[in-house]
Amino acid sequence: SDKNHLTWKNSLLKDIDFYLVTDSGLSKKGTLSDVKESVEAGCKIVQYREKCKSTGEMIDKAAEIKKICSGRAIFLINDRIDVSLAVDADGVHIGQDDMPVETARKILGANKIIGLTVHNVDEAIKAEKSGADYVGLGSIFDTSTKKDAGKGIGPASIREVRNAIKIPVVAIGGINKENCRSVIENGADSLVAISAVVCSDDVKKETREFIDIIREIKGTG
Ligand code: TZP
Ligand code: MG
Repeated sequence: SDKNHLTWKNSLLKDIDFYLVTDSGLSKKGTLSDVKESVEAGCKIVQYREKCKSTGEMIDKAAEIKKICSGRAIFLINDRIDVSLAVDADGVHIGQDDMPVETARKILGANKIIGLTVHNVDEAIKAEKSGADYVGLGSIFDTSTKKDAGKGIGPASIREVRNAIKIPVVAIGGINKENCRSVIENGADSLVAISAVVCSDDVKKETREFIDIIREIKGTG
């Protein structure tokens, strides 16, 4: 039923520690390998983020990623609601300049997950009111992975956002194994590290190490 599905969706989102976002430009072994290794290491949420492939190529790749995630990790698509629908992914992650969350919700329905990028408390409150299932907050630190990310807002901003809303807060931007402690200590439920993971020689090991640190600080390890 819809009610069961909603409970399932929210309990899944409570359970995420490390969140993998793909980057085929930075990846050493390729996106499929990165997803496979990260999920094997215990990553429970994957976002396919692709900025320069055709729609057809994206759908093919997304179908492959969905197979790897099946039964193990939530699978979301960045920006592309059409691609998410085409492969029946678990939802989307969208930004402030994409279609409104309410519109995406009409298209995807109540049972799909919609994450929204926010940069401050006001946007986070608005995201929650609009029906987003979680917020991605960033960029926390300076990063060169996203060219228009702007300067880092700092880990203290996570605490402000965490205190202002109830839905999960996922921190993103410039996060590595050294600074990730401050991210979780400031109340992030989960974190994304792109370059720190996909640029490494061992995605499985890096993911495992992030998960261990996060759980240690949360007291769930
Ligand atoms: N959104 C805000 S910062 C960012 C995105 C997609 C890039 C994060 O990459 P990295 O390598 O973890 O800094
Ligand atoms: Mg976007």
